[in-house]
Amino acid sequence: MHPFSRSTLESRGRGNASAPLRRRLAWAAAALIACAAAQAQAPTDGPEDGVPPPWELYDTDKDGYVSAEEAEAQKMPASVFRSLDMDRDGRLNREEFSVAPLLPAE
Ligand SMILES: [Ca+2]
Ligand SMILES: [Ca+2]
Repeated sequence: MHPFSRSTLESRGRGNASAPLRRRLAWAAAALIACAAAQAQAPTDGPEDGVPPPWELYDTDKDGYVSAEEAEAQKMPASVFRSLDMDRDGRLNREEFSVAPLLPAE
């Protein structure tokens, strides 16, 4: 009855089909950009190849400080301990300990 109505619908359908595809490409591009940004940030935005040494493991007598003996018991090299002991009182408070080198991640 209406010979053109069908082809009109089909062409409209095909025309609309490209819109979701374009949207998908936009998402893919956005994802690529986000991924590249994350990779670019990775080296400076905190290394992920280690974990901070747990304070509780070092301050075994819970006096609020990590002594040289406590550090040594956890295999912290004396040179590292000395470099962390900013105020040279022979023990590490939490602030000094917070900059301790990361332990290798499991
Ligand atoms: Ca202690
Ligand atoms: Ca200290």
